[in-house]
Amino acid sequence: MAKAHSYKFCFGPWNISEGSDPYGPTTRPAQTFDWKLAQLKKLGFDAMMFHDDDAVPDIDSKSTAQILKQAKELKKRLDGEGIAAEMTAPRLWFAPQTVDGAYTSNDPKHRQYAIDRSLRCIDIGNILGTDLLVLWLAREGTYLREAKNAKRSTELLVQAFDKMLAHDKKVRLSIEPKPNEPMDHAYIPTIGHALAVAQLTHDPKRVGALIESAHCILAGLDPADEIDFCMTFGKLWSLHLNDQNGLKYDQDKPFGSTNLRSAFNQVRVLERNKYGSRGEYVCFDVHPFRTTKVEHWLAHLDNSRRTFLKLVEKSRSFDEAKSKQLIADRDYQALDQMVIEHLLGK
Ligand code: XUL
Ligand code: MN
Repeated sequence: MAKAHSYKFCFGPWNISEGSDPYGPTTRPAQTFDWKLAQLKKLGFDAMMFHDDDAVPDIDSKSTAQILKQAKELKKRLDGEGIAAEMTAPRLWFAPQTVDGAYTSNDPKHRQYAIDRSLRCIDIGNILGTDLLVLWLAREGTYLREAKNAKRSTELLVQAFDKMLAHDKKVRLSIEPKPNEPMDHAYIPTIGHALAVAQLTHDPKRVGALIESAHCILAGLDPADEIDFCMTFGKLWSLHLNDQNGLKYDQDKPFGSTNLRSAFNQVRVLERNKYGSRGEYVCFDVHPFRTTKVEHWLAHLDNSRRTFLKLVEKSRSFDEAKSKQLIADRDYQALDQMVIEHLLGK
């Protein structure tokens, strides 16, 4: 068994979710943040991801001084528990000001709200000891294309990123692309878009990406290729591993749940590129199935990590020499079967 300490793992408080969907209410009772933190420790994970309002609940009703004070209190607690904060992320999709997008809203007051909230989120990250700001650009897109102008929206995104980079000389922006949901079409649907936009900012070195397996699949792309592409640029700074059964709503299934071979290939490229050796975490952005009972509530997190570690082993024990021979001989039929039998085991 590969040693757990060769990778560091994390999840977010939202990953212990209550089961509501657009057609029905919750199926499990709400739990406190303290309880979730205790579960993270119990499962042996190393860090937690934080939206700004995970760190400071009801953030919009609080003054800057109150926000920073609460962030300091949280940092003390995390230190006491030996848990790191992997990232902070402004939740720019709940507030009424974000109804028409955040940085790309057609209302300049709402764009300002989004920028102000992002700068506060960077300050929270500083206090929590992370330089990573994750930007899932949830509502930066349209329900109908005539409502916005894509070129102007791209320019607005660059202006917003530049303000964040100027606010803090150390912060690194990690863009999490997703092609749709909640929007019909998002402006930054893939890693290629994220890395291209980075080049337009005035410090491209500090603008990278976060890959989520399900988001790649929703874009019709191979998550392993997206990881390889991003790591060619040295810009994969975080990772949300999960799974997704085709082009449907965002499912956030346990890692490997739908397509074990794709999960194997994701782990294989992470191993090949030494993901984690520069301090990056493996995060699981997974949710329990709606049917999950309270007593099985954490299984999706534990199982995702177990699957990941088993696939690390599978990756390390893959017969690379034999596969090279088959590639040289262009015997891809045999290579295909070799992968299948390796995954099936003895
Ligand atoms: C949305 C998603 C978010 C981000 C964090 O699909 O993946 O949970 O990862 O803001
Ligand atoms: Mn995610």
